[in-house]
Order: sequence, then structure tokens, then C-alpha cells
Amino acid sequence: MKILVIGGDGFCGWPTSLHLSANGHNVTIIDNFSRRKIDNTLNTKSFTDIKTLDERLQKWNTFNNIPIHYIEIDVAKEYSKLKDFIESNKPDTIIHLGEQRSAPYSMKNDETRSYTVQNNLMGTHNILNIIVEVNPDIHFIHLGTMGVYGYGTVSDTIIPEGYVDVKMKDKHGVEKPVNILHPSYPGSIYHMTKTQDALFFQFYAKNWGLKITDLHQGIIWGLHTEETKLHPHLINRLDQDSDYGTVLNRFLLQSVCDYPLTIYGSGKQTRAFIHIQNSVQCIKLAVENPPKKGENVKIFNQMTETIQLNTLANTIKALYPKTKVQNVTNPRKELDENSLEVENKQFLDLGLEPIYVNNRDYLDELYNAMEDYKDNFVDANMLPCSFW
Ligand code: USQ
Repeated sequence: MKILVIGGDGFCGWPTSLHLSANGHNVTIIDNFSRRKIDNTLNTKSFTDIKTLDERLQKWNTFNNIPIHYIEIDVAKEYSKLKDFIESNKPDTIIHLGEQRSAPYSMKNDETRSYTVQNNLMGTHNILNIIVEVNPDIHFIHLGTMGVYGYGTVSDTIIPEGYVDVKMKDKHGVEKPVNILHPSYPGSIYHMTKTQDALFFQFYAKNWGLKITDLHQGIIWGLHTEETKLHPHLINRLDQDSDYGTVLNRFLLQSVCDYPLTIYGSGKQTRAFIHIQNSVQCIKLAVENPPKKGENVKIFNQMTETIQLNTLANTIKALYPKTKVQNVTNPRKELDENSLEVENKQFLDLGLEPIYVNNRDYLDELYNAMEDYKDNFVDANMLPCSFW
């Protein structure tokens, strides 16, 4: 299949591109290198030594028969360039991993709020708009987030995959069943853009019959996939700073670097998690199982387990006894404590084999990989610097 990966130089996009390429797909990357540029503005860098996209691809293309190529386009700003490219490239599938994905960064100040809305909503809308014009048969896959559902909206529920059955009263007071998108409860500007994307998708699927898949992903952990492990030039980025670093990877690298784990608030927040290897497998499954034309937007919960943050910290403490923890005043407006159960039957039915956090091999692999990059630890970026 011919696949465009937008954001193919990023933390999800790079290993996704390699995984699809390794499985025989013809991949082209579109990227504007915004993640690398934002690192510079935040005075931080990937914990791992990542190569330029040119160097990465030069190496990958020695491993694989079908080379991956790339083109630099800002999908939110360069509409004509993007349209011309999609017209000439003729992809079967477009995977959009090019949104600004940090909740703290999106809440940092008025400029980052504005940038996140402009980048995420314009980018997503431009692609949909072009698909209608160029080829409505293109399958569009978007990386959404578990955070759109909110936490603890209705106690003791299991979060369904995108839709809920509700009853609405007609004018005679008779209750009638309807199936609707799960109500949105975003906790940041970033999460809000994902909830607004969902309305774009519903409208474009209904009006033009576009084939759209939205992946509501949990917090990724891990670094390596089968493909990124093949050579040091292929290594993935690993965000360590308090804006882009995510909780499990940060806890582990803090332990490696003898820095006390930064538990925000009570540590009783429960979140959904998925290993990066499982994440790329899910995207491949989504590519190979598109919705039919005219069907509802296909929504998957792309996660494998839910864990409370204190449990996570205790697991790391038990495995790596030198670990210390600290309780940090929560910089975010979020529930101090929540329970979370999530339905993920669709990917399991398609054959996904979950990698769980209590799988010692995967945690050790990550811990050992981090040991090699201890010199890249930036102490100054560990405590929160975005507050809301
Ligand atoms: N947290 C800590 N200590 C830290 C960092 C975070 O206690 O050092 C806490 C946060 O307060 C929060 C939880 O850990 O309760 C998760 O925070 P996070 O930064 O790991 O993840 P989040 O901001 O929710 O966003 C990340 C990705 C985002 C993705 C989302 C999936 O950046 O792109 O959409 O995870 S989910 O959280 O399921 O919506």
C-alpha cells in the first residue's frame, strides 16, 4: 500500500514509518521538523542521540528494498504545496501524526495555546479538505488521545470505543435510543483540539463518505521497536523535559539518573498506557482494516492497560531499589484521584498482543538503553514549567 506519514520524524511517526516499511508498504514522510525546533526553544533535547531525518533514512534505505522518501511541508500552512504533493504521490492511506501533542506545552502561554489550535485544527482540516478534492477513497488515519473522554465523568463506567448509546426524549416525552460520540471533556488546549478534530471527522465522513479512523491513544512508554533497534542511526527520540516527556518514560529515566521521581499531586491519578511497539502494531492493524465508504468514523482505543501513578512509581522502586520519589505540587488542573477502565476489544480481536508494564524484559530493556545516554540528562528540565 502507498502510505503518507505526516509527522514521520516524530516520536510516533518515525517508528510507525519504519514498521510499515518493514511490512512491505511504500512509505513517504511529510514533516516540518517542528519537534526539533521546539526542543531548541525549550532548551532541551532528546535523551537519546537522534540523527537527522536524512541520516536516518540513508541508513534505513540500506535495510529495505522499498526506500522511504520525505518532503518538508507544513500541513497547517502550506495548503497548495500539500495538495500538489498528494495529487502527484497518490497515496492509498494518509496517517496524520503531525499535531502538537504536548498538553503542558499547549497550556504554557498565549502563544503556545494559539499555535496548538492553529497547527492542529488547520493541519487536520487541510488534509481532509484535500482528500475530498483529490481522491475521496484515501483512508485517513488520525492519532487522537484517550484524554478526550475526560477522567471520572461517570463513576464505574468502562470507557467505550468512541461512541455511547443514550436515550433522548422526543416532544411526547418518549425516550428514543441514539448512538452518539462520547461526550468530550478535554483537560488542556491540546486535548481540546483532538475533541474538535472528532467533529471534523464526523462531518467529513457523513457529507463526503470519507473513510476515517481515529485512534484514541493512551500514554506511550518505551523507546525501541523491532525496527529502531536495528542500528543506532535509527534510534527513536526520547523526551525528558516536563513539557514533552511523558510520565512512565520520565519516571524511569529519573531513576536511571538518580533524580527523585516527580509525582504530581497525590499520585492517585490513573491513566491508560501502551508500549511504543504495540502502538506501531496498532497503526498497522488500522491501515489494514479501514472502514467502508459511508460508514461512521472508526474509533479505536489504542491502549493496553490502566495504571495509577503511585503503582507505577512503586513498580519502578521495587525493580530498581536506588529509586527515590518526591511529591511535587500538581502543575495541572486535573482530578486528584480517578479510576479508569477502558474497552480495547477491537485491537485485541484483530490480534494485538499487549506488552504490559509488569513485563520485566521490556522495562529492563528500556532501563538499560537509558543507561547509555545518562550524559544527556538535563536536570533543569525535570520540574514542571507550565502551569494551569
Ligand atoms: N505526571 C506526573 N509526573 C510527571 C509527568 C506527569 O505525575 O513527571 C502525571 C500528570 O500530572 C498526569 C499523568 O502523569 O496525571 C500523565 O501525564 P503525561 O505528561 O505523561 O501525559 P499527558 O499530558 O496526559 O499526555 C500524553 C501525551 C499526549 C497523549 C496523552 C494520552 O503527551 O500526546 O495524547 O499522553 S492520554 O493521557 O491518555 O490522554
